[in-house]
Amino acid sequence: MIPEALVFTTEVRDYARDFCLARVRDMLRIRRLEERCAQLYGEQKIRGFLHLAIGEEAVAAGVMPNLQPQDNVVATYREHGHALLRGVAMNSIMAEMYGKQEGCSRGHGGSMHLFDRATRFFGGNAIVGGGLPLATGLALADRQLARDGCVTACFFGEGAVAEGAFHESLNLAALWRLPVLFVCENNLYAMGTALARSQASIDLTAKAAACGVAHAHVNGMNVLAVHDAARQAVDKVRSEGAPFFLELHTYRFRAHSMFDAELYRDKEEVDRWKAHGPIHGFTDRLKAAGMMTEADFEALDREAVEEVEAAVRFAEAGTWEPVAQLTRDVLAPA
Ligand SMILES: Cc1ncc(C[n+]2csc(CCOP(=O)(O)OP(=O)(O)O)c2C)c(N)n1
Ligand SMILES: [Mg+2]
Repeated sequence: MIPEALVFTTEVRDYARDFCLARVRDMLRIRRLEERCAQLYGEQKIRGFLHLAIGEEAVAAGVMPNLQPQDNVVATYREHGHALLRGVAMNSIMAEMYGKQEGCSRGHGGSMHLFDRATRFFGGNAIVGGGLPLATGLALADRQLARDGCVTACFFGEGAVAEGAFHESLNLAALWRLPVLFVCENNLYAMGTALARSQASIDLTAKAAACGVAHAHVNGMNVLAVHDAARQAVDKVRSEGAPFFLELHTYRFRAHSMFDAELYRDKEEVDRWKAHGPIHGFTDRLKAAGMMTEADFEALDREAVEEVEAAVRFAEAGTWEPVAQLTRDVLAPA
């Protein structure tokens, strides 16, 4: 049975000031980290692929505080913020971006393959839809190992709904009642393809409903709406041991990756969304409610910039893996 849509609280006065400032801090840490990564990419300090989630910070900032240390997280190649807010140190993320062995994946993964066992952050996945079966498998493993009450949060873009793995994963999670929170970050585009150009039906929650998975959709630019929806969804998954599909409507302000001429959307559309950006939209409301001053904002921003600069220094001072270790993680038989 599919429940009624969740009812969300987005009134800032319903939340404690400290909680709200912590969410601003979370979003600023992601924003400043990624802006600096873009710059470092231009300087060729960071190479390979780089996908930024600038504009989408409310997703990780809203969902992540609802998870417990024993829970699992699976994400996509647009996952720097997810790793960071899950608790992966900014130093080890930046070192990984540089390809240094002090990075969370020992420099073998780079931007798309952040991984950290200690925080149960199971990647970073370059394959569209690749994280969904992995998440379903992690939840099955928890069931088999009697790790009761654990939730697996699986983040993916709306482009993944075109993959068979999406339907297979939702179906199995529903059939076997596996505790997975499927978080669909619907930013309207899969590279340059708008959803309506690839899907006959753009009602994504209907696709979850087709598998009998409980679902809701919410404004993914509003960190409180995301937090409240995710809190209810996580509680439900944890207590009922069954999957939930949460669709977050969001938007990326930057190009798909560092190679994208953005010919598929108008500048006006991007500007319209920027006017509803997750950071300033929220801080304006906090200021209007007397819960935050410009000085508070500047202090949080300064802290974020300092943390990023310290991470850059850490990565710069890092070391390349010795050639002798090149095949260390190569599993193919000799
Ligand atoms: C199986 C597979 N097909 C195609 C690609 C190439 N590709 C990389 S990102 C992307 C778009 C995915 O869009 P979406 O899932 O909406 O995530 P977003 O990039 O918008 O965060 C595609 C098609 C891929 N990485 N994997
Ligand atoms: Mg997308």
